[in-house]
Amino acid sequence: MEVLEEPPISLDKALKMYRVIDEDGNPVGPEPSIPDKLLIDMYTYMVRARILDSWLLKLQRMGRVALHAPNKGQEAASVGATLALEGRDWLFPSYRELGALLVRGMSEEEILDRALTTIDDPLKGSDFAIYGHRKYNIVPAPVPVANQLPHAVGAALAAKIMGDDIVTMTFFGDGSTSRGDFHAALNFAGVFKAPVVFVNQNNQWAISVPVKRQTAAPTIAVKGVAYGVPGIRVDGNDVLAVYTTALEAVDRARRGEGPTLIEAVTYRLGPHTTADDPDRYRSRSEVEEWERREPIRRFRLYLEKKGILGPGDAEEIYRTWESRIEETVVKVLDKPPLPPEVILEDVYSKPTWNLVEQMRELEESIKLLKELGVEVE
Ligand SMILES: Cc1ncc(C[n+]2csc(CCOP(=O)(O)OP(=O)(O)O)c2C)c(N)n1
Ligand SMILES: [Mg+2]
Repeated sequence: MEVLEEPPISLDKALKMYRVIDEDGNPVGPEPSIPDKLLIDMYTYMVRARILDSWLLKLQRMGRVALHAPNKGQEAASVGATLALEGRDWLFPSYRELGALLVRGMSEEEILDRALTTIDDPLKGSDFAIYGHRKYNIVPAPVPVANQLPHAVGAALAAKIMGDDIVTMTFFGDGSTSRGDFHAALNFAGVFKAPVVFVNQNNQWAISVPVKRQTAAPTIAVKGVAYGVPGIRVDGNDVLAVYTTALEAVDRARRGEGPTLIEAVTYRLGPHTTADDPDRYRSRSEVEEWERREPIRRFRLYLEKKGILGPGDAEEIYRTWESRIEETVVKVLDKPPLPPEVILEDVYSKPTWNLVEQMRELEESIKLLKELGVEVE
């Protein structure tokens, strides 16, 4: 029997978990050298994502947002990974990456315009809880989970063929690794050395299905190894571990050495979406245990111990963004909604005869409803 003496890809990194700081913000090994300003930016992006997330939840409860997929607890994974990208790179997110959208430059106002489908919604009312923006090279996620993975591989390969110095990054959950698209994407990326970084947010649950029922593999990172793609398992609630790993993966992809699969081990502290009740399938004690490990408190403790944040600085950052975001919410709530005719736009460059006919029928129906005194929004 022939056995490979030295596997070309480390199994160790796929099986052990890399972390820089522990749950109380103490370094557990060598610390990466990162400028203070970037460390404070990392912290601020996570705080902004947390505040925006809680507003989206409230706005859904107020009946102003159709559906929201809460991000609480997963801020480090999306902020840390995306900070490793350059502006020219492309992001293929899932539906739980508010932090990534902010890092790419999307403002709270643009995100809220999308969620409330105002007249300024960049995606003109298409599927709920899905964000994207051409201006920031963010491709909106498809509703079927994991479909974005082959898209990210295809875009990366296209960039490689065209000689463009571009990396793509895609996010997806633990449940998404059971779809064929995950396997096809990893295989294709491995064989053709596509410049893509796969970021798996292993938040322990796919709605009510725990990760143990999702796979018998010891980790998700190890699945990359089988496809010839380095798999690296990191503490997804440690923003420094996620950032340094993503930076290495992005550099590697840009050097033409191919893809990396990062498994960010994290936890969804909230419900799957606003249509879910997690108390029906998981215990309070499990949630409490993960609350102790949540990424923002932990990074604040680190920054305070290092003297990068002084006394009161963290509260100041929180208060500043709390009031800015509240002002933005008030502004966006006041905007008019999208006009109904957008549902027929952006399908063909020149509308077909039947779309023109449908548009006329729509206008007539709206006119009639208004004459009857029915409120049309
Ligand atoms: C192909 C497909 N099957 C089922 C669904 C319904 N669905 C939406 S989210 C979800 C769970 C996904 O879990 P995971 O990939 O772990 O992501 P998370 O929601 O935990 O971030 C499911 C089954 C879907 N959107 N697409
Ligand atoms: Mg999940």
